[in-house]
Amino acid sequence: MSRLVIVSNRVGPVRDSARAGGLAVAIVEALKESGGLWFGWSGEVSEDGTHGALKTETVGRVELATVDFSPDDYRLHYAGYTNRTLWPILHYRLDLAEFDREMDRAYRAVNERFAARLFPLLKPDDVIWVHDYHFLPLAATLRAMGAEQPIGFFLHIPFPVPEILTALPNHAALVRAMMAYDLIGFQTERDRRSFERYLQEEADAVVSAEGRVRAYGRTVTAGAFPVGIDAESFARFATSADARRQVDRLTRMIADGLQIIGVDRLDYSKGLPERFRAYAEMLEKYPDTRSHVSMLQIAPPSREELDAYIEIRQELEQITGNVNGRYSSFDWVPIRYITRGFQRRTLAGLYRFSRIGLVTPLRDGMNLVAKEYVAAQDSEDPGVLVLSRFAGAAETLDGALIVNPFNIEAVADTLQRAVHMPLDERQARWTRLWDTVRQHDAAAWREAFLTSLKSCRA
Ligand code: ADQ
Repeated sequence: MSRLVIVSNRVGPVRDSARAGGLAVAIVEALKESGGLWFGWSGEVSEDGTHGALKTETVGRVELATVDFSPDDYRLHYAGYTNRTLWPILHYRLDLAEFDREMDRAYRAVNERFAARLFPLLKPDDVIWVHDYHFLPLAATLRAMGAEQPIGFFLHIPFPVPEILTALPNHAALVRAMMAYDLIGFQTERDRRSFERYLQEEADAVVSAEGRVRAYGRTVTAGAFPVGIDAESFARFATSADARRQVDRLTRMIADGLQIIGVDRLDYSKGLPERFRAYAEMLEKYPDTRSHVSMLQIAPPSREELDAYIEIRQELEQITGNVNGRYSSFDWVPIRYITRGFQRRTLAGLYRFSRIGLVTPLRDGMNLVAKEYVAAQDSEDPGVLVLSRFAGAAETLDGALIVNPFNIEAVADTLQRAVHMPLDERQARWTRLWDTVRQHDAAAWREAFLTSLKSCRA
């Protein structure tokens, strides 16, 4: 059996599954199965950066190998090109994207240095799976060094339509470099089509029926592989002692009220101000929801060094203050906004208690929170998932109430509909959702991707 090599920006955690997200778990499981190597950034910044000592650790059959960033790598590549250029562009936010040659050069240089550190660790029959936008040109560099192994790439975030992507000054070089992969996986058919259309319009690509695309003298297979969660274990988390404690506490606190829950990294792509406004609109338009339907928003800060993230945090604090000032009563607070992380079992309990899961990103590759919310529900009395049409999850999650997050009034109306949805409709919708989440779980996702990667060379 060939060894699996995973490359991703952040590596681990391998041991602490109580904290690990669905994706880290999926990756660890894949590595444990075939034995393997996980390579990426150590999370540390040091003067020697990528030139410093390789940090290695072995956990069971999984080897971890990481390198540091130098202060410039961190500033120009990580906090620069990946977070200030690629993240906004790939989330359709041309208004927030920064273009800077120095950042672009740093991104390519870090990819070259990562490839140079990885290459000597590779064995001839390895299968290499590279994750996410930090490493779009990695395979091209590995190939230039002589790597002949199958190399697959999975993009966790959206691939924008060519009208957006072509605003990126070096778009042609970037997409050309992606052609060095054998397989490119996207979250949705929509993303795959955008990639294909880009190549047709910009590089006269020839597309075959089996998803193979020929351009720039190379052929890649492009496919949609919607990422899943470890559904059965998440469902078990929701009935764990820890989760039950949360449910009991909330039941005592909220008694005859209903709770809407939102859980997101604090990021402008997640549509949080729009979500808070939609909730406030519901309170305004439907007075019966006041003192009855509260909202719990959990949003731990991320990328705090970027202005756009500081601004969104301030905006949320302001809206929360306004809404709570206007609608609170002496024994009821409309919005509870928490900015810290939780253990996954606790989170599962919070989802289970909540009658509505409100997942309204303006753009999202998939959105695992939507799937976790479904997995955590009680089949006897399930809640309602209200889901943005711009989350990748909307392409497959039949049973959710689909909304346009920009249309504040329509989201408010949908919330009101969810609040009053009868039990039989909630159960019918949830059953469809749970079937999908369980069937298309993390294991199915990685098997589909790896089978397809291996067959690219068959
Ligand atoms: P993210 O943008 O991070 O991921 P998402 O898919 O929602 O978005 O995953 C977030 C994860 O973090 C979930 O597992 C959630 O439970 C967890 N989380 C969030 N807040 C938490 C808190 N306070 N405490 C504990 N856990 C918390 C990127 C893309 C997505 C894509 C995923 C996977 O942006 O579109 O779905 O990768 O491919």
